Amino acid sequence: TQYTMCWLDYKRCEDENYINKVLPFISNIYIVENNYYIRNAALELKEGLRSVFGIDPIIQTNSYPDFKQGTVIGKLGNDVMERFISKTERDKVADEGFLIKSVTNDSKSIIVLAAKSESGIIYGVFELINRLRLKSDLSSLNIIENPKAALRIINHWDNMDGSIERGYAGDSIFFSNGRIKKSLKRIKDYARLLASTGINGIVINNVNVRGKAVWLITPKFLPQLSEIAEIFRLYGIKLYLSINFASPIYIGGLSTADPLDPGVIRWWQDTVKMIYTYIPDFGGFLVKADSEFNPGPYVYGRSHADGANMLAKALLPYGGIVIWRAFVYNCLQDWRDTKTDRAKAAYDNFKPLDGKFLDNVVLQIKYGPMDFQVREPVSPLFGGMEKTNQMIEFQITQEYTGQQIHLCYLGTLWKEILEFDTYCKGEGSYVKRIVDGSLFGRKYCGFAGVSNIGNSINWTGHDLAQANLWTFGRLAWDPDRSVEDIAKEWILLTFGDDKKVLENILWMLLNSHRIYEKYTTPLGLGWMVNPGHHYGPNPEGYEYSKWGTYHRADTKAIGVDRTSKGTGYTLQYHSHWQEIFDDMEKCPEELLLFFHRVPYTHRLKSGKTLIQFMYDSHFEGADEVDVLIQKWEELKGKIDENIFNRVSERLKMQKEHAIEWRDVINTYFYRKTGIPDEKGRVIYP
Ligand code: BDP
Repeated sequence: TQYTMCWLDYKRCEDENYINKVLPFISNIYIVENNYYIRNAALELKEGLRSVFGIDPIIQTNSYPDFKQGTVIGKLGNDVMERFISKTERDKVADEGFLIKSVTNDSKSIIVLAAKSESGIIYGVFELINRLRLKSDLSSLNIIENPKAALRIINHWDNMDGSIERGYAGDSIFFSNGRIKKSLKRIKDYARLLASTGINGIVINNVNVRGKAVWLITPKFLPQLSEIAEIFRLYGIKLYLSINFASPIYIGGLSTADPLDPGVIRWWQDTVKMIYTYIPDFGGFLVKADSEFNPGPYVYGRSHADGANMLAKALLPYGGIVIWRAFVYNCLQDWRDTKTDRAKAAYDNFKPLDGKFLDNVVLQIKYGPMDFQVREPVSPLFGGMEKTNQMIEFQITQEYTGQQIHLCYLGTLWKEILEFDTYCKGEGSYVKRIVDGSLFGRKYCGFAGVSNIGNSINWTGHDLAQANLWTFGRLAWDPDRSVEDIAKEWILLTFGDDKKVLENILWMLLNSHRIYEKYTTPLGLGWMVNPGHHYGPNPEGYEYSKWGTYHRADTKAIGVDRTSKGTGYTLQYHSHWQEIFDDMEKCPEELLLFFHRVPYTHRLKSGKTLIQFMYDSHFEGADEVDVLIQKWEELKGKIDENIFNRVSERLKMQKEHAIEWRDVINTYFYRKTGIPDEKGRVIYP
């Protein structure tokens, strides 16, 4: 079966009035230079216009005076473009930005779409198509848009056997059976989807680089990778690869991967040089080192700065970068040792290296100190390393948030994280200003999102999980935008402009994370999932394991004391937050059990005891899934039947699994504490 194109499934515009108004502006397309990439952008526009308006504009490149009216596309600085664009306007457009405006010139109706670069043009084309689909008024069109962050990258955890680590939407679109797939069609459609959200980079292989994937950086695979890179290039997206730090041993046959060893240094220089002969604009390497059994510089007694800088030096002459992950911790911890605290690990490993990384190294930091739980505090590395390029890593794939069976829109969570004020440079030192590079004036900063797509017919398993991919791209482009706005736009582009559809789906999206949190692990608890696959409840699944993910519940209290008197984790924050997180009364309640060890009889702000809150939260959350179901059922007949049925199916599963969560967790607490539910609902002794 043919897959859907998500928010790019163009539907015919039926509004005659609007069509008549816009036709003059779009009936021709004029490109001021016949460049391969600009032509592709123009073709993209042409296809869009064909589907939405049923017209077939001709792409012209003849001399401008022959051009009647329509859309003019080109790079800033070109003579034709200069007729329409003032110097002030031109100066406002950044490298990847674009300008779109309408002008009436000699009674011609013209849209001008200009950018500094080919990627700006392709972003602009998608923006224009979307504006037209949303029936924007063209006569007053006047926009200049620039992405706020330099790096907006999708991370694939795709393995070469075709499986996807933590993937819930089918198999890889890039790999199968140890090979790179031959058909590039789906990859091209994926590039289109990503470009339409503003993404500019992609890592196509898993950060855990094992087996055949180690060899991706060799001539065995580079010819095919260069074809993939070309497709992404058409859409403004650079290809990056995850590498294994011990490649000099595995591929090069050296006896060491020590980053200070001259042979190792030379090996990487040669390898990088060769990669660039295949992919001249190769983005660089993503590295997971010394983490979860991946090799790294620690093996040789070297620092992560030694490791990252060695690679960075090799990449520098070609403009490449090293994206180094901060997800480094001891995954063989002893649960009996109550003094070590996994939450502290990233900061402990990296804070001492602030200022030691070269300029083309970026530290990629998970949004929280643990691992993509439904709720975590912001990682203290944001605002903790002023002299280091930083990217924030979000998990679009829903490993811990319902695995695309549960509806869990993540935009609301991400927005809260981005709006967190670290206070590192006084009030207003928001995470979003750190990761867009503006707070410390750094060049390479940005966003990384672990992909939620696979080869399933709707890309994301749950059709509504497409909103997470869309939102990631849009927030990375502009973290100042409201998620409500972003979600609305997604609904309109995906489902059309029916009022009820908009209202109901918007409610579902904006409330879904809160609901999921309520019936799974509220109050910053986390880690009550089944070990390994991480789906479904298991209150002590990780409690006595080595992974360092404890809630330490006993019969009296639960939660970890991470205050300055406990594990000392709060000391990693700016004093403003240290003081708040240290104080049980001031600590934001949704993070209470992350920072504090709290007796079940402790009264929360509402006056409820902690244990009663737990019971209530799980019942409320599971009940609210009914509201999600009801809101969806109300849309029957208004939504494509296949999509409607698929989502209905998943909501049904969500309900069953929410009940399981509710009952398993509540029973656990009842048995642990012996304190009955005031409302008499928790009945299994
Ligand atoms: C964890 C995943 C694991 C990843 C790891 C990572 O469970 O599969 O390899 O993160 O980010 O969330 O490296």
